[in-house]
Amino acid sequence: MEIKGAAGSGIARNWLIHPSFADPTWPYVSLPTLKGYLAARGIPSTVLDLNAGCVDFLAAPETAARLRTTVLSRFSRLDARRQLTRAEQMEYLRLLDALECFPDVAAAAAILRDPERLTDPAACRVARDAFEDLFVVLEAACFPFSFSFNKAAHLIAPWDFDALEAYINSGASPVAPYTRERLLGLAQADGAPRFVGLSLTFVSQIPETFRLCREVRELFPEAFIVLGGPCLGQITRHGNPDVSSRLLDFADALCPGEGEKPLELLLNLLAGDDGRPAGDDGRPAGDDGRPGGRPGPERLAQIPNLITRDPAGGPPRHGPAWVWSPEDAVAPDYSDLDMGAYLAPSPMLLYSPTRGCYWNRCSFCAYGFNQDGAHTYREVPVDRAVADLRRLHEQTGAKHFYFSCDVIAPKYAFALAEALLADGLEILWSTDLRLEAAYTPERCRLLYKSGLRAVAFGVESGSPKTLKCMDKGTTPERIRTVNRAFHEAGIATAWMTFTGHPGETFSQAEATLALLEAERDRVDQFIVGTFDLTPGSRIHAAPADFGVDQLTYTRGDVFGLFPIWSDRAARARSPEQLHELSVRVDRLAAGYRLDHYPWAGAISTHHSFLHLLRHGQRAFAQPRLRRRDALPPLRDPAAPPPPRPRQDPDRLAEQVDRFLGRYLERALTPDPQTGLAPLSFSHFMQALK
Ligand code: B12
Ligand code: SF4
Repeated sequence: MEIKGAAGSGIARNWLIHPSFADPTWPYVSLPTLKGYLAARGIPSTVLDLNAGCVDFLAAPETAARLRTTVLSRFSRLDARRQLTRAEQMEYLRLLDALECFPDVAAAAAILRDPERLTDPAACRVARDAFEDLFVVLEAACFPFSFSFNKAAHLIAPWDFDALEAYINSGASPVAPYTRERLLGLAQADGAPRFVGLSLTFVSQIPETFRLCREVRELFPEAFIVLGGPCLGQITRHGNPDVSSRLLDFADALCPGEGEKPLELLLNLLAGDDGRPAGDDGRPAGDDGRPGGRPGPERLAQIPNLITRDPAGGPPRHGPAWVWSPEDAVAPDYSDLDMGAYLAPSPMLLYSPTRGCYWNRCSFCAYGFNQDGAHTYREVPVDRAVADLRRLHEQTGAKHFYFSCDVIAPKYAFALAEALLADGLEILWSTDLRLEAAYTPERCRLLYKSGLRAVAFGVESGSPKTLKCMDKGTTPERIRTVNRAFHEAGIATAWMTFTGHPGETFSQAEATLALLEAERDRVDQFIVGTFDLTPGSRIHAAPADFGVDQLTYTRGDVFGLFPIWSDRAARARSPEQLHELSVRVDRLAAGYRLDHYPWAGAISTHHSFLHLLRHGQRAFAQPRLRRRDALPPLRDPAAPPPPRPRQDPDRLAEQVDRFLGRYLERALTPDPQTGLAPLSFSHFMQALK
């Protein structure tokens, strides 16, 4: 169905879309930020959070019934076969897993939206498990793709254009019926969009973002489509040289940097003087008979931060650079979003009082836009920030805020705390901070008084040598002292650490665990990750300086997101040493209730914040729930008992594991000619044949 022209009020003709899959417990800040900025310049826009919106669609009885039917009918079909192909074996195993765990997602969503039950550890756990079971069911129903609120992936291959086409054309998207209904509904109410901006922030949004580009193009052929967001920025900077022109098959323009000024100029250009886009000669475009009247390409090419097609067929054109400055600051506008759609009992809003990082030296970091020079540290004036927070509190009723930024300078944090106290605004907040000596016990008490209840630190390592190699600008002694100051002020502290930084020896990795073990009584949450080499970081730019002597990609990783690398120190670590490290991490974690994003127990999540407020700083520093305290799983009452498989699952699993092990060994070994490892979607499909 195609909706033509601008019916209705026309107010909603500029749409800003946040696609699945990402954290559905609170709204992400980028699009409300853009809406606020545009509104201040008289440009209306509508924010659609399709990620949060899909939660109730996935929880609906009709969706559960459809998933059940898909899983059961595919299972019966494969179960009846005498022999299964390799791909069918994999699918069969996933179908079997799904048949065991059809969840009652609606019941789970109700728990997570109830303030009492969300903060009851046992109830919260079964609700979270029901969502994780939903992802098991989706992995079977949408085979070979899998999803969670922090992931959307193919079985084995990284996203490339073949994998994306397969995803889009196979109809595997679990949320497609919802997005179509939502887009058509909005167009029917307010007219077809003139402009659609999609925000690609997280890697987990990749397949849905590109599928939505196609869906929007099909439903609203005249809409001007723009892709933006940090993940899009990463892809255009570090992907294959032809990636931007391939992306321009999905969208009319790409915005890999900050989006305020580019959107202001673009939307004015699209509106023209008479409601039609302005052409290069100043006359309204469309007079030349081009469909929809696209704005003149020369005018488009002048818009900052925008990548557009060269009409002469040359490489894409990059507009001049533009960087947000504090004078551009406008409060995010969350007014389009239905706060009841989020998986939480009350709103918690993201607010960015600063942008960029004043340190900007850590070896492994490529936060935000630091590679394009846009990462200078910038602060929203304190009085402005307090006024923004007050307005957000009054508009939405939100009392909880996450200050969403890379870092906050101590001086600014203290000034903000004092201004919040002077204003009398009673909010509770959480944020990430750098470990700075300025955070004395007295200053931490000030922060607590102003409402700070949880803070996360990029501790990274407990080894002075590794910290130095990272250029982290801190020491184990500072980590200990500053953490204690926060903890003793009543603020819950979370440590983000990792092992395996290039050059790190076994004993340096041990030092991180030793510091955590020594300080465990004052560390309220922690994570020990393993080092990931991030494109755009200093290590990526000069790998040899850090002892990284192999750095390559798989052929399918056209977006340049997953480098394969190795360094001498990593190769020197024996399997016994790695085992010893993981045993020590497990021993530490046994004293905590930790979890992954976005659930309670993960660092800096909405649910964790609510648990900390309810149960205090040590909410997660508790032994895991005993089996006898656990509630029975939330199962879909309409689900049939799991059928008995005719195929032998153990034998199939063994065959699949053997095949995948052999395949990956080959697929991840760099080809001496190209230097790339051959893994890609089409390579894998070939291997399956
Ligand atoms: C706060 C934060 C978080 C918070 C809150 C996240 C949330 N879901 O709400 C926490 C700590 C929980 C978190 C978690 C994670 N995060 Co985080 N996080 C950030 C951080 C530090 C600040 C975000 C922010 O407030 N930015 C300010 C806003 C205004 O900027 P913006 O979002 O970039 O938007 C601007 C532009 O991008 C552009 N724009 C955006 N969309 C669009 C659309 C159009 C059409 C246009 C024209 C322009 C445009 O205009 C906006 C205004 O200028 C960013 C880094 C950064 N500096 O942005 C990382 C970042 C967003 N996180 C990142 C990651 C990886 C994660 C995790 C996946 C980490 C993990 N290993 O699990 C998790 C996943 C969470 C999830 N599932 O949702 C990456 C995302 C990129 C990627 N590779 O996926 C970032 C960019 C950091 C990085 N490595 O570079 N994160
Ligand atoms: S890791 Fe944190 S402190 Fe270090 S450069 Fe990145 S944002 Fe700044």
